[in-house]
Amino acid sequence: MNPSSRLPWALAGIVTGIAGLATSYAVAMVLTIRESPVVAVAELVIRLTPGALAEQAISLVGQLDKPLLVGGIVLFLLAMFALAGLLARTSWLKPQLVWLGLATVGVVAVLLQRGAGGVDVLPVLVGLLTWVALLPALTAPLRMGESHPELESRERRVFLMVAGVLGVAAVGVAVAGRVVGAGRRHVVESRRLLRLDEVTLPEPPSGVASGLAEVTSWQTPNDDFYLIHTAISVPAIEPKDWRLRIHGMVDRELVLTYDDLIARGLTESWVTLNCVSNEVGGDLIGNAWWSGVRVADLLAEAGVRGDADCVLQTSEDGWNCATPLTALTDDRGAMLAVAMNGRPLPIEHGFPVRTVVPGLYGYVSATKWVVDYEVTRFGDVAAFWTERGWSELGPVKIASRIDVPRSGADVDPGTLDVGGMAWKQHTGIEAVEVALDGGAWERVSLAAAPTEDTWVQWSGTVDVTPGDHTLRVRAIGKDGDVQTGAIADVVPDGATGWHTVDFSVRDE
Ligand SMILES: Nc1nc2c(c(=O)[nH]1)N[C@H]1C(S)=C(S)[C@@H](COP(=O)(O)O)O[C@H]1N2
Ligand SMILES: [Mo]
Repeated sequence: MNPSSRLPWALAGIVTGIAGLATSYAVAMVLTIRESPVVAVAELVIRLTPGALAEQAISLVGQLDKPLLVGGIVLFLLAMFALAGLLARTSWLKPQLVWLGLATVGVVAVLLQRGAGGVDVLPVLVGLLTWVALLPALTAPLRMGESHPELESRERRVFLMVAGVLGVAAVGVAVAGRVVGAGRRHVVESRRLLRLDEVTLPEPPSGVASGLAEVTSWQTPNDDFYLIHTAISVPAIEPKDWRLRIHGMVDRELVLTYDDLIARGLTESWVTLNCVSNEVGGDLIGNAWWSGVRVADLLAEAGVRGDADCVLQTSEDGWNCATPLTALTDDRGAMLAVAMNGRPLPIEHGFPVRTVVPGLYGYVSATKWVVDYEVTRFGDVAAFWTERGWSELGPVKIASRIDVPRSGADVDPGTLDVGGMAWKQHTGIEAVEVALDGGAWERVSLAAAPTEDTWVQWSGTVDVTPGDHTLRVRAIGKDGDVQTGAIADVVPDGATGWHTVDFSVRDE
């Protein structure tokens, strides 16, 4: 084959490739608050580059390091696109392998970003679909031309026209995505520029650390805080556009702007939030310093009628939950939080405002992107999770977890440090006990906790001899409640059972 007949195939690959980049870019702009998958790959390359090498590269090219890297990746991609096009001439399978390989790298890079979720994979999938669907369509005229030489010049013209139209359409899709996604992206900037003067960030209180290094840190950084939401694309709400309507069984309906809310004055506290779906030993739990406005004060301002028993909270994305009025109005300090660990709420944790209620699981209380409080009665409403078989009331159950040793660990014989976390928010933990190999329960030490609304670290030692061992843990609440060993599933109102780890002790 002469080179001139190969060229259109390479071109077909390149046009297809660019079209896939364009659709994936557009989806990333519209549905996520992230950059395109190509940028995620660039960031992964940076992370995988040995420090010294990266420093040399940066000192060589200075501020241009990232544009150059992204440029390099695009050049590499163009070469791969051309290759896919050339391969399509003789094989159906081979170009698919090229697309699949590129998409796999994209998915890995996207998932390795902090806080990445399912929606972040979507742009890559859409790009992959574009590639797989478009290449056969685009190369059909070329194929036809090669099998019918008398038609070749006409089919080439058709091909060039279609390729040209596709190229223009790809640019159009990318630009449209950019424009539609601009509002969403602007929220990232608004959040970055937001100043909340009253918000503080104290050091964790003294004594909360047990001293065991391997135990989960008492304070959970925002980036490590677990994420649970039903929204595929998280709401992007500008503080200036946010409103909270408090209505229903109240004397005076209130509609608050973000500034109205902040003007009420902030309350701040350490609160541990956890998910009802957390399995025994699981990590759907985190502890942060929250700043917000007391819900009780706002409800008092609205004047709650005597026969109401709950607030139906609704999020901008339509998710809802019903929260007992008692938990919102008693002295536990339920709040409409605007900051988490001293920073405006991260967008995926509910920016600009979410509810935080100590002592209740998130699914009945912790509405993110909250925009509506309807004071009402449990009997009159249905909420997202309770409609799906979860319990109406969601008080946190007492629980404890072993962080060291890890399951499957190999440790030295003798005295072994053990430690972990225990919690029963709004009641507090009185004691924690561990039992080795099904033996007697032994008390371990508790670190400090500033209030009853946070988890507490525990630590102790056990003496171990060579062989396989089992350690389990249970907590006792300040109300005398002893954590049950009876195993219950997370549905309908939270798991129970003792967290147990199996580990081995080496021979001396
Ligand atoms: N809008 C909205 N808020 C929500 C949810 C949701 O799906 N949508 N999930 C709830 C559940 S089940 C939990 S456990 C907490 C989790 O909060 P986090 O993602 O900030 O950790 O948010 C709650 N608030
Ligand atoms: Mo949850």
